[in-house]
Amino acid sequence: LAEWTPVGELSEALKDREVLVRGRAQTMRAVGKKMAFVVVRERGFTVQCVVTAKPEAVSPQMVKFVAGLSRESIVDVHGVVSVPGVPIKGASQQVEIQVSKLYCVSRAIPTLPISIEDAARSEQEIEEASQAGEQLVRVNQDTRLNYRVLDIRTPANQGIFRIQSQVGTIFRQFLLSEGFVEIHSPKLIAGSSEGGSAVFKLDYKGHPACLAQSPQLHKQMAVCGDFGRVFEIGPVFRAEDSYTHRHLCEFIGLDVEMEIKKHYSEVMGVVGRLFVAIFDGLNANCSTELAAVARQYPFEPLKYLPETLRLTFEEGVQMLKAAGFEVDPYGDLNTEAERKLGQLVLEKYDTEFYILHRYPLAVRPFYTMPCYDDSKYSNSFDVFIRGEEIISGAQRIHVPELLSERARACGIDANTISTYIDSFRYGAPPHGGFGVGLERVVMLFCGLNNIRKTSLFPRDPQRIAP
Ligand code: ATP
Ligand code: AMO
Repeated sequence: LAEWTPVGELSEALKDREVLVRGRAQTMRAVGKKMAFVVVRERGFTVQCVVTAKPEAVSPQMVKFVAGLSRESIVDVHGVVSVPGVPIKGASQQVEIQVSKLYCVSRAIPTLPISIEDAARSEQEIEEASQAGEQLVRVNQDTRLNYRVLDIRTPANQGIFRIQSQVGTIFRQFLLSEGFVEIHSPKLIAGSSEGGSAVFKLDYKGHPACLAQSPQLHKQMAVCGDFGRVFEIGPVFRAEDSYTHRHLCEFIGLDVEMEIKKHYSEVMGVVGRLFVAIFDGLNANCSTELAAVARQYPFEPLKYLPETLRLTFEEGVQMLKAAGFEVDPYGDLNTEAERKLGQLVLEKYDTEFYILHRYPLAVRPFYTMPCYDDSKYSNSFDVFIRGEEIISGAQRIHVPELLSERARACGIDANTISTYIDSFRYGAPPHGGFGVGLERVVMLFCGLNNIRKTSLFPRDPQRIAP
């Protein structure tokens, strides 16, 4: 019996070999009554299958049945690999299958809400067709998300979520290799972990509670519990109330926390090496996926340095001022300033990935350690890709009295975090860490314009289904 062969592995090397393929019937075309072509797709790869009526082998009814299959039905195809003399248009593999048997395993409804071909088109293809007088369907974002199960079948989306899986894998492997322990912190917690009001509140058996905005408090408590270096990959909930291209109400947080021996630059060192490992790994292992994304959503490869650039917030402010951009030296950078600084850094240092540290204390969460030499600043940092924030991190306050004072100053009810503050009363090592949004990493590495493209089933202020 023939072996199952993935469509992506069909090549000239298999010429004349009998193969067995399972995939989706993407398009069907009959040529007279004796021949039909069906393009079969599996995980973003496509192959043209040829069904020719032959006495004793393939009946004319079989040809008719194949030509009449509904799009996206799942089929098992048995046949022999052949190499046509001309390039094959409309399929990724440059070989064909001469079909001997074809079974329909699961039939899709005849009229689908969106077609995969429409959903897979680039803006450029739509433009070119329109200039040639042809009208192609443009599938808008909401329609895509309404029928996400169909939308994620496109080659670009197959690429995006395989890239996302690689980011998580490299993140985990890198940290394990550096002595970090993977932890799982609770998502049902008593109060806000970041301060601020963007929490989903709920009733926990009669007690007020909320969904965790981050694993912040518990990852720090794990360090106080002597795990030394920890990380977590898990869902994070933010009750964002406005609709932007880069905020979700639920995202995957990649979180790290570690003891610090001398200086918070130890944490920035981990950030730099970790992300260079992630970018190198994606470039090395995901070339097919990156190409599939770029085919639909063209982008330039990310520019980054082997040694991650670090600038202080003050240096950033100076660069912005020198470029005629007014910024508050003790305030946060708004989205426009962040983008502008990204441009300036690219021009000066030739990198689109850098760390900005020593932020003003006033714009950082209550648990952030003030700078020892100037308490208007803090031992904290943000990290940017292509001018947008992907990481926040800092050294944390490990002195309970100072922590209580800072919580109060930030308007946080100490009662809701008393067990957290108490953890520092039993002896607490100096420590720091950072948090990354997985969807933002993929969005910005691939130069995509909307975070919904990198969330499998995105949750935003207007969407909780599918
Ligand atoms: P973080 O949670 O680390 O702060 P963030 O990317 O959400 O990450 P913020 O510090 O909240 O960044 O905001 C940075 C800038 O992004 C703000 O100054 C503002 O310009 C813009 N911004 C943030 N949240 C929103 C929002 N919900 N709607 C519109 N703009 C926003
Ligand atoms: P912060 O609130 O900056 O920091 O979040 C860390 C990172 O998470 C991502 N992010 C988001 N992604 C999608 N949708 C959102 N609404 C959203 N909000 C944030 C960003 C951001 O950089 N506890 C700290 C981290 C730490 O200091 O360890 C924290 O949560 O990529």
